[in-house]
Amino acid sequence: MNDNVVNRDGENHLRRRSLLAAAGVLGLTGGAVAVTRGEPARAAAAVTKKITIYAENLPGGLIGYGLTRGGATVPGPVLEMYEGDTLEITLVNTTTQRLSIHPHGVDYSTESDGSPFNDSFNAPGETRTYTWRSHEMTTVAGRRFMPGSAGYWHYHDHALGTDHGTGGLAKGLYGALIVRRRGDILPDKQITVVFNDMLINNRTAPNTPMFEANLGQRVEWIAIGHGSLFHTFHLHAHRWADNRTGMLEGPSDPSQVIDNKDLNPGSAFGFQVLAGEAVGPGAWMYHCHVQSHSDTGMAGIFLVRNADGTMPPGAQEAIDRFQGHQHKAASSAAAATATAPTHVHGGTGS
Ligand SMILES: [Cu+2]
Repeated sequence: MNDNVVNRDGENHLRRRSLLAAAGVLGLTGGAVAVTRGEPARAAAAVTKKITIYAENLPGGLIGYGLTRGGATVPGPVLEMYEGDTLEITLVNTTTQRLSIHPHGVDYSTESDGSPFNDSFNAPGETRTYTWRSHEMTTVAGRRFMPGSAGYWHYHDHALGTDHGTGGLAKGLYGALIVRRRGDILPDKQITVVFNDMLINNRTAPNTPMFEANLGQRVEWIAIGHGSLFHTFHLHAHRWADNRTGMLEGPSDPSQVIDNKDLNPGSAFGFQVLAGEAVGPGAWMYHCHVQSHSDTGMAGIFLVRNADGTMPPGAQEAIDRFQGHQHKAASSAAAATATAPTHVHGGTGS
């Protein structure tokens, strides 16, 4: 009898979870693929979206991915899809070097692997199509679930320089890939931060990107690690749950709440914050928390403006102070040897 009760409870529990899953599938946002920054388009069912990406040379010896000819950036565009959707990417290689695009987290055949190992790459000047699929969570047995594709992932070259794309990664061929579960909360703004050896988005302080949002805006961060060094990502005055979405799903959600997380080569995570929540507007720092890395340029500013977009008191002074810093230029090799960083303050601020 007790067993029956337990079983029935188990079934009821499972049924509830299945309903929740179904509600998510049929839920509020519908299915779509969006391939530009911002809110994904809405559609009723799983779709196949075809896009063209151009790999192009950029000033300073960089190479980037872009959604238009002449539109390449480092990092490349944020690519988004809903679980169940398919993304067909026609990659145009406008360079004179072998390169590819290789995704993390989604489903693909060996032909779309993006690795020379599988003969999957663009020769110089070649155009090639890669297909990325995704799937929803499935129930295996009882309460066991096999994960779907939803997550904060990334894509990158896997063919330039070496068979692992080490040269392409060093030059900026990388970007964020988000697979959403239907019903996920969508952000107002997106920020991609890539810790790539001793660089952030292939730049070093004070020339690292300054990201901006207005107080209360929902800002989605996608953090990605590349290169050969260990990093930790820290954001001042904001915090998130260490789970798939970065949000707690209820008062008893056991996810740890953090403001600092390992960001090692090949890994990625994402989260959403309400800009300035509980702390107000201001110039907040983001940086690698490996001290020898932050001291030598792995730091930047998250500028939270007032809700009306105006500058909060003290923010410009903080930015000036940050830009007055003269961070010692450091190569990856130099960083590995723990030399004392020079940290020279610029003007007196008077
Ligand atoms: Cu670091």
